[in-house]
Amino acid sequence: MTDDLSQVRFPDGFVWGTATASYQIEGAVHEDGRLPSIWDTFSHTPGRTAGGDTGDVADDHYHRYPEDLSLLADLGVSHYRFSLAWPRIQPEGRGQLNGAGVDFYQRLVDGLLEYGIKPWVTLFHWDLPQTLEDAGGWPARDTAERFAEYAALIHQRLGDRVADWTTLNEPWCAAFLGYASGHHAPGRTDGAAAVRAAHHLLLGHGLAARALRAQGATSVGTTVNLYPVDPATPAEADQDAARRIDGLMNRMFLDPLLRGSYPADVLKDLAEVTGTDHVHDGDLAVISTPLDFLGVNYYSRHVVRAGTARPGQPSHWVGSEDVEFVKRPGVPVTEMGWEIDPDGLHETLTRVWREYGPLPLYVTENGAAFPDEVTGDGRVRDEDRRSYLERHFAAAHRAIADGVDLRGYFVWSLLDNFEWAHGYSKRFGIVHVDFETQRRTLKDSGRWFSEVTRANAL
Ligand code: PNW
Repeated sequence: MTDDLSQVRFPDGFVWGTATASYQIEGAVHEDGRLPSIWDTFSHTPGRTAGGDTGDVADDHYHRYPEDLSLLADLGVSHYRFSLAWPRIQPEGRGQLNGAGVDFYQRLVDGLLEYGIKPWVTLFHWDLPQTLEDAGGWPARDTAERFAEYAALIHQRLGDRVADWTTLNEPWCAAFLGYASGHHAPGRTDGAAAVRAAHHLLLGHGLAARALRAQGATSVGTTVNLYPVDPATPAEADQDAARRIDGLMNRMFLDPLLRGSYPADVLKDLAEVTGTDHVHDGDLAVISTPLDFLGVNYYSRHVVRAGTARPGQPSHWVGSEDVEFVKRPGVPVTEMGWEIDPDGLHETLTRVWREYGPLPLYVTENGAAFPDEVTGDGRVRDEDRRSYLERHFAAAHRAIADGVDLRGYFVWSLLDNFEWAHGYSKRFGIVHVDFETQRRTLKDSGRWFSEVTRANAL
């Protein structure tokens, strides 16, 4: 579908922002009382990340945040989405807060406010304190309780200056990449543990949301990563494969959060892998505590068909290991190999609105990795990224025109950064980072984005 870009103006007050996550940018992993997270342990384990890359230095944002704040100001964003490092704030995941760690976020928040940029906090973007993993990690119910306690304590310190609170980033990734396929920290390969982790992440979200509300917070939500899932052919087996992947990826999180129940078909599919004794009476009421907004991270679409399981190969598609993921011929992909599909964003937003709304939505992440052309004249030419963003902004605008209450859009990411298992090999930033010198250069996409934020239009 083509969009007439001359028509594309966003509603007054539309939130424009960029997003980052603590472990991907901060570095300074041993400073001021921070203790290891599962990502420190994982990235320092040989063979886990591309090139053995770690977040030890990353973008050195912990020291260079003043420069990053001025970049945000140049971009003209109204909001900045970042995550708090739990192992900085409460290094062992329980007990007293670490004053020096809290101070860093006080300085960051105050710096944002001085520029007139509103902080949009994520409490958990995957850097679980290693001590909590050693005690069982997310498959253990206690982690949900610990998370709510951490949320309450840090909200006491920042709640006077931070209005918008997101509990989790992408519980699907934390549960299934972390505990089933082991592609992410902590690198475990136990499908049943992953299903319990998913439940305890959701429970932790609900408990934290209630704790924040009890302290007067009025903008509390969570962020999920959603994909449209299509069958490769109309064959019944392929349609069933699409139903199962949609169940595991999308409905397993949306239904408990917004309807207060797990989808019956997903429970049935998973029954052989895992029991349900980890789900206690009352959990779903906690998980479905009403949200002030839902954050949607969107990157691509999945097209699937029924295939054959490859036993012995760890998979994050617990109970549906036979499903094969199809690349559509001729559809361009990003450097991640993810198909570029702006219509999928429109489809995702309208689906959530139709099936789970009404509720305010934000795109809390969208962006793309592409190889950058660095040139000598101080410019970084990334027309592919600019055009990716433009097409996705237009798709979001179409969702608004169709009645979806979409309130804002955060570009992933402010900076090139530590792209998890891919290390520094994949660049998502609208600001280029030279990882030798830590020099930042606004890319062409960033220049263009700053025009969008100022015009509130394409
Ligand atoms: C998200 N998948 O991660 C995260 O929120 C970001 O921290 C990350 O840098 C960004 O997207 C780009 O990857 C994902 O395999 C990682 O489906 C993996 C998947 C999805 C999202």
